[in-house]
Amino acid sequence: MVPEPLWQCPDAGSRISARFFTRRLSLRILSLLSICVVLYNVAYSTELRRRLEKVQALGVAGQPRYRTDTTEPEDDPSSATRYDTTTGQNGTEKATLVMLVRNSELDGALSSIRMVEDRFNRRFHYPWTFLNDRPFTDDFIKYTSGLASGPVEYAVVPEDDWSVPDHVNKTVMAAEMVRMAEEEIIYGGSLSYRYVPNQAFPPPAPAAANDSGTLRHMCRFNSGFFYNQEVMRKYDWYWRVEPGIELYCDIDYDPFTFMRENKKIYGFVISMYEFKDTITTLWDRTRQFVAENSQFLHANNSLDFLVDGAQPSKPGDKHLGNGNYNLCHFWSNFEIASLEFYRSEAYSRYFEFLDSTGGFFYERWGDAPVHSIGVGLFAPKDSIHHFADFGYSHAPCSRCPQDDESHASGRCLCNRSKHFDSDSYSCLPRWWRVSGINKAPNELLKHTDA
Ligand SMILES: Nc1nc2c(ncn2[C@@H]2O[C@H](COP(=O)(O)OP(=O)(O)OP(=O)(O)O)[C@@H](O)[C@H]2O)c(=O)[nH]1
Ligand SMILES: *[C@@H]1O[C@H](CO)[C@@H](O)[C@H](O)[C@H]1NC(C)=O
Ligand SMILES: *[C@@H]1O[C@H](CO)[C@@H](O)[C@H](O)[C@H]1NC(C)=O
Ligand SMILES: *[C@@H]1O[C@H](CO)[C@@H](O)[C@H](O)[C@H]1NC(C)=O
Ligand SMILES: *[C@@H]1O[C@H](CO)[C@@H](O)[C@H](O)[C@H]1NC(C)=O
Ligand SMILES: *[C@@H]1O[C@H](CO)[C@@H](O)[C@H](O)[C@H]1NC(C)=O
Ligand SMILES: [Mg+2]
Repeated sequence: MVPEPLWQCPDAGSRISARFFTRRLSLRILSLLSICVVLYNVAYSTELRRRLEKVQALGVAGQPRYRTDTTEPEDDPSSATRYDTTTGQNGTEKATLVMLVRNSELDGALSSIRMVEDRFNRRFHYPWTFLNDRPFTDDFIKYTSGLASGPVEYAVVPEDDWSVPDHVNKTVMAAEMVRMAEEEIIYGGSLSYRYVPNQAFPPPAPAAANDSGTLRHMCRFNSGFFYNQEVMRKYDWYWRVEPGIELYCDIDYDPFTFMRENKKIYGFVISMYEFKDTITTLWDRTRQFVAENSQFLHANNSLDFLVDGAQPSKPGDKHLGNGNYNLCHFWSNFEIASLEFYRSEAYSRYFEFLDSTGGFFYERWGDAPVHSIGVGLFAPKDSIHHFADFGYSHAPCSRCPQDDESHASGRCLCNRSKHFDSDSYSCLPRWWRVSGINKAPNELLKHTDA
């Protein structure tokens, strides 16, 4: 009979044979145990003293602490002052974290919320706004509200904001979708795209999937409707969060306050090229809009980011020139931006014009190029901000602050060599050039720099 190995968990009910408990072994175990007990006591009393000191320090500072999320002490005592406990205010700016999400994406939503809370919101308690074209399920509400450290709101998008407008010819739209799907154009048949960074352009053909065009609704909604939803009206700022993203760095300041104080309108982390075949006529339409509404073109716009070789625009330049759109845009699955900008006459008239052409449906205009062109033309260049201190990932791209301090301080945890900024598919080097940032990329890490 093969003897049982000593370190095998006995089945429930079975007994370890008494022959293993020789006197020698028992003594050894006893002495090991007592060493453990002594070590534990030492560690425990040290930790207890550390915590008591922290509590006393806070008592002296007179900061009452209201915590709703975890029992773990906050790591930065000064952050307690940012949550106005006297009024119970949630966040100091009129701002919300906003997520458009399907019920089926609950898992991805939860992991995004957890990450944004841990890295940022547990100290600021900004409200979360969840938007959906269908009613949220009880489970979705139960689990997401359980994670949020601020107030939560759930809203269903009105049908008009999520449907094909009457002026779009459905026959033409369907024919175009079939054509684009046959030509394997990214998202052409509303397919999902996947490309791999550092691979040759154009990226590989999309996976064969068909969501019957809901993606076009999403792109149109994110281009022209999210900022006017009833639940969004009370806010001036938003931070867009998508399911399944990752945040790699602690954000220990309020980016909304940063935006307001520095007169920023639009903040991004990743910039890349759009798929040309999905926006064939977008630039022509934009040129047409600007020709008819030249008063909206900002004197200090970012045309030179959007068009290669564009003359740096001068006050009085009221046209877009002849150059073509170079496809550069800010990746819109992360945005911290001003809602007032979208509600401005310039942007909302621009969106209405684009929508009237049917291009969201005949082609597959994405909200990223539409936002980027809008902010690039109608807002001043220095109101666009690159959050170089954010570590961020949305499949399949991620970026990681490159400076040593961000990592040595423990603020960031990410692989510095998995870094999209310097990818050949990234538009960030162009942004640095046109916005007059001449520093080496690895110096651009403090949010005050860029
Ligand atoms: N409620 C709802 N949300 C949607 C729908 N389609 C997309 N979204 C959301 O819109 C955002 C972008 O959609 P995605 O499908 O992730 O599109 P993408 O990020 O451009 O592409 P991939 O993630 O690469 O597929 C995500 O937050 C989705 O949850 C939809 O039909 N209904
Ligand atoms: C802040 O949010 C909490 C819920 O998380 C809510 O009970 C409270 O009324 C909110 N305070 C204000 C001032 O909105
Ligand atoms: C839609 O387009 C098709 C093909 O061009 C055309 O035959 C049809 O008359 C159009 N329908 C409407 C309502 O304009
Ligand atoms: C997508 O699927 C729907 C229903 O399954 C079908 O009616 C439609 O024609 C398909 N679209 C494309 C572009 O394949
Ligand atoms: C235009 O934008 C650039 C780049 O952000 C900035 O340095 C410059 O001061 C701005 N010029 C004016 C006239 O606002
Ligand atoms: C970081 O990413 C690079 C490139 O993908 C990889 O070669 C390396 O092993 C990664 N390092 C760690 C610690 O995961
Ligand atoms: Mg996504």
